[in-house]
Amino acid sequence: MEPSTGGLAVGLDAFYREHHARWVGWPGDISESSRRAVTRKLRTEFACYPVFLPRELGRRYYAGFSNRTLWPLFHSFPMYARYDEEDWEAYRRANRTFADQVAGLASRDEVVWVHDYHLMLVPRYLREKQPDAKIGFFLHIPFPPYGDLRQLPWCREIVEALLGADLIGFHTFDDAQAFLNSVRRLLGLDNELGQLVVGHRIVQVDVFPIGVDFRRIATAIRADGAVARERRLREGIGASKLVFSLSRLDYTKGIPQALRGVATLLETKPEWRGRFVYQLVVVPSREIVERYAEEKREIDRLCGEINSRYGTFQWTPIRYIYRYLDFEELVALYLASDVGLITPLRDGMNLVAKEYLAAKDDLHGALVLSEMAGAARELHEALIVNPNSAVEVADALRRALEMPEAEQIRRNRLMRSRLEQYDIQRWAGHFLERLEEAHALSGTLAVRILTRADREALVAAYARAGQRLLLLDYDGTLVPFAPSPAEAVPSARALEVLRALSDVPGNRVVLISGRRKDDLGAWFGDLKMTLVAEHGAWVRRPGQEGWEATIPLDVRWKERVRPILQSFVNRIPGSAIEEKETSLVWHYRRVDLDTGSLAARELIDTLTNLTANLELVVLIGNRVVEVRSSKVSKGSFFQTRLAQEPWDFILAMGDDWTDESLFSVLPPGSFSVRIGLSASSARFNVESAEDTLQILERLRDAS
Ligand code: GDG
Repeated sequence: MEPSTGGLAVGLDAFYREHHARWVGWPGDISESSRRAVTRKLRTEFACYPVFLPRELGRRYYAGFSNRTLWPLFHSFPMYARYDEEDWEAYRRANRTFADQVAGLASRDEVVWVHDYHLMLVPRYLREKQPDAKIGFFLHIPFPPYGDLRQLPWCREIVEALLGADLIGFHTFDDAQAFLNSVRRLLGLDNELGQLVVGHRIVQVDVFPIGVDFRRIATAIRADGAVARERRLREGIGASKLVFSLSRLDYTKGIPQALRGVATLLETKPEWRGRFVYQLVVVPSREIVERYAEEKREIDRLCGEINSRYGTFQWTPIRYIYRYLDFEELVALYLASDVGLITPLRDGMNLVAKEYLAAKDDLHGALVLSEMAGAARELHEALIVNPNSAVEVADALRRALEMPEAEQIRRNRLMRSRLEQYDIQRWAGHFLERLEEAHALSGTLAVRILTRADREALVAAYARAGQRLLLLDYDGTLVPFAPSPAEAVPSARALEVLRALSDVPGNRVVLISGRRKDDLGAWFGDLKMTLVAEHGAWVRRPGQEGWEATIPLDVRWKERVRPILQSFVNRIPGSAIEEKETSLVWHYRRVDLDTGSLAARELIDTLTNLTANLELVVLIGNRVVEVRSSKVSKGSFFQTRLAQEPWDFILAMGDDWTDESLFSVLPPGSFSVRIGLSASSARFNVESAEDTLQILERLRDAS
């Protein structure tokens, strides 16, 4: 038995030991006759639970779909991706086998943490078997932009299946954003701060940049064996500086790019010839996939070319090892090296870069790092390069070789302290904490129909109270939806009950809506109600003449957003822009549903990308897309303007997710009612605006 190589295995080693976790995994191709013995040994010695797959299925699943389809596609090499129905079938079957086995192993309250692109269907299959399971998923590689992902004929099924998890983790914001964009484009689901409502559950998407086992490295660099090996390594190269690269054999790792950088430096800065040695370590990996064999030939060729061109009798520029190093050798290499040259074309994180820094407790050494590695998002003090430019790589390599000691120390101190704080233990702990939270949150989201008894309790609480607050949304809550916003005028019945309720001493009736001031003013201006327009941006108290802005008005962003909406109006006949003071709205109620919702997804995608740094939110409502300042919400209106008063009774009613921000901040004991049967954080659901009026009429009668 041999341990697996690669970031996932290394990264999770500490977690698995410290949390007494059980690993479920594929041990490779094992003959029928050895399976019993292998199972026994793995279970008793390693707490590992093997999933055996028939040989052909395993090959199509692993070398096939996982590594010939998903790996290249997710690493922005779509031209290397193969789309094969049988591989896909094998992937599904293998994922099903995994889910079955895990379901048999894990008890209800245990956490199941699914790792990486090989198992993206497991969250869904497992959820089907155990609806209440706590499931986390972490992707160790990048998530592709939607434009790449859509090339995969089965991308929708994969994205849907991932949503079986409670928490989905990525290394970087870009990856999380790419995933959320795809969810929006493929499934029409929008998110709020990474939270998605999927049926009756909440799925949280978040960022967890993986760290390294800092303590293990700190111990390893003091071990006699590693120190002795470091000394021998240094003796072997004399006064030269040592530059290293280390990675699995993979076309994403940019090994030829590192070699071309080295060659360019030797060519353009001859003074560096003979003054450094480049130690290249390539670890065999996935050799059964043809691309990898090709990559190997390219690396061999480049090494030969550079050594033969620049080598002398005294000096060979590149030392090249093609095998796995034992841990002691690896640590010695980190310790001995003056420069780490890490140039992936695409990499989820890259642990080698982090391990190299972690090993440098004397703060010496310089790191050249590709901007395409997730690690570049955190290791700002490294020399960041674009690996596709040999000139840039060569220049950074030269700067690294010449970097003054004081500068090395300054840069490394900052990077190392971050690595020490967010080490692998913190990373895993953080993920598990968030998973518990996300799972618990789903429990708060439910559809709970208001029963007759609930309604009586609500009326009784109202009757007992002195200071009462009623917070009512308008469209969909007090009136049903009409074909155009202008047609949705309040009925005489609604006006009558609102008038009666707002006349009762001790009652404060607040109409809180996304509508414009003018609409609310025209309809309800003579009632003793507080009117709140544009989701909380404007307020008018009873008896007051004018409206008061609740936040300073800055709508310069409209100049940038309006032309985008206009281009959609031009393209999609029947759609229209509505301009409110603090927001812009694109309506598509008159457009056929398919065209409209497809265009809406595209619009939201465009807007979300453009508005990321403008403090705007893009809301998808009932056949509308609305853009407004992120500082305004019904919930924050309540918190800043109403929460401080001593209410004995609070009732909030609303029909869409802008009302959820209100429901979730109400004090315990409040009554909240969501109109419609969507899962909600409100205490109760009722079916329609008719129910709202009935409840309000009961309150009126009880006043
Ligand atoms: C995936 C993602 C992400 C390598 N050679 C030897 C050896 N290693 C160890 C390194 C390091 C690990 O393997 C490699 O991790 P990386 O992160 O660099 O790359 P991947 O294998 O592609 O990992 C990656 C990672 O998952 C974690 O989420 O960062 O982006 O692609 O720990 O030290 N270890 C020993 N001898 C070797 O020869 N002992």
